[in-house]
Amino acid sequence: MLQMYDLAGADPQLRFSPYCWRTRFALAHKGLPVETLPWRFTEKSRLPPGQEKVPVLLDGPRVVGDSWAIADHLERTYPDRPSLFAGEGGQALARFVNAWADTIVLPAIFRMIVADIPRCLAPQDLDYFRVSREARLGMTLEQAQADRAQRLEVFRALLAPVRRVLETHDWLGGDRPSYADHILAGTLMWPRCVSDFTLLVAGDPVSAWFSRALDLYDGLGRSARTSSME
Ligand SMILES: N[C@@H](CCC(=O)N[C@@H](CS)C(=O)NCC(=O)O)C(=O)O
Repeated sequence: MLQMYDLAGADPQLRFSPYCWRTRFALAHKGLPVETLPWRFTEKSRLPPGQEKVPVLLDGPRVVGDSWAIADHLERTYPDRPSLFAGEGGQALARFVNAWADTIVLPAIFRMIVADIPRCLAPQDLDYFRVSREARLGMTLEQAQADRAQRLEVFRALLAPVRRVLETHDWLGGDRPSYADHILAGTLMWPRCVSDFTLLVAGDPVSAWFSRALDLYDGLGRSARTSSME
């Protein structure tokens, strides 16, 4: 069976990495069972040589790091299973969605939930997370998140292109989900798992789309452990 290193919190069942969720959805899309190996930020020495971040997929002798590279690997290695991209053009467009999620969506979410993350973390990760993220932000986690109510408006506005697509399609991939959907849904699993702060409101088509995504693959996303369940 395939295995993947998956970021976990103090509760080993709390899995909250936006990148690992992209891979979880991609594997489910392909119908490939996976054993997820809970991993903490400070356990870099447990990862295969050369890997420093998760997800990392172990597929027999192959070690693949980086969620995009994993999706590409799965598509090439398992061509007879449902396609993640529906062809080369679809893969190129999904690449755009991946870059948009990484450079625009993810940083916007980060500034609204970053101070909520420590209460989910394993004790050994607390110092590492605070020191590394505060160095990146140039301020405390709490300062970074202080104006999140204002940031929320900007965040909802930046999802406008998704709303535009959803006017005519159920999924970013068209009439069925594709990896483009998994990228955005995976990214939104992160705040869902670690924070009570509401990012999407009922009535927003993006909220309805995310709800559909949570139900995919026997409710893989919906049944995932969240910090509010503890
Ligand atoms: N581009 C990578 C990013 C992976 C990534 O940043 N993973 C985070 C967890 S969400 C990580 O492992 N961080 C380790 C650290 O911050 O030390 C991907 O798409 O997989």
